[in-house]
Amino acid sequence: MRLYVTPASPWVRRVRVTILELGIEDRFEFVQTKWSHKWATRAVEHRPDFLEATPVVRIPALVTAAFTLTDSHSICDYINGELGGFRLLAQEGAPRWRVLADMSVACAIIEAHISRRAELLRSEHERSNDFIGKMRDRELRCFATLEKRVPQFGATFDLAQITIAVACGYESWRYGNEWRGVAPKLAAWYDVVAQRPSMGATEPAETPQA
Ligand SMILES: N[C@@H](CCC(=O)N[C@@H](CS)C(=O)NCC(=O)O)C(=O)O
Repeated sequence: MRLYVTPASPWVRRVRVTILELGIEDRFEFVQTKWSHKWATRAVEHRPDFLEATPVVRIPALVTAAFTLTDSHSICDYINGELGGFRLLAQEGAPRWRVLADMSVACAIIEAHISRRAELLRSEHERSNDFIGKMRDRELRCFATLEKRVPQFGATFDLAQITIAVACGYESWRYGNEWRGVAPKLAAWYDVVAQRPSMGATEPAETPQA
């Protein structure tokens, strides 16, 4: 299976951490993509196999012998169900919905991260500081909500915890540590899970430039 990646993307990172947590990295060929900083507002050049693989032209994209999955949600779902025996997200029932509830908040943070990043890559005269402020507020509000969930976190580093940890890591990397002030218990939890080999091996780095 071919997985299109970059080291900067939190969506890619949640997939890569999932793969490492399940110990199935030898099942994948990781294909590095390169991005011009113009991606935020323009169609940019890409390698032909990437364009052919996904009409969405976003990462992550997973190409299997049978089909292509074009977002991290379906990829994590596939990996967890088909290759992971539902170890990181239950197939059904209350435990599944609890994990999805926390994961949806973490995904909202990551969506805000990427929207904010795209806005910051615009030229100064195009950029909306109001929009950037709106994304920042959403991130901090969601971190405050996850703070209340920390006592209920289970022992398994499941798909929700993976996504939350990736959201914490990206926030610190791009936007600083203000979130730690609104979510101190979450920050303490993050400092522990950040030591996991899967997190260490996937620390964010700048996207290779096209
Ligand atoms: N909902 C998608 C979002 C994927 C996404 O936005 N990826 C970004 C990189 S972090 C991307 O490829 N952006 C390029 C573009 O929008 O042109 C997922 O879960 O995978």
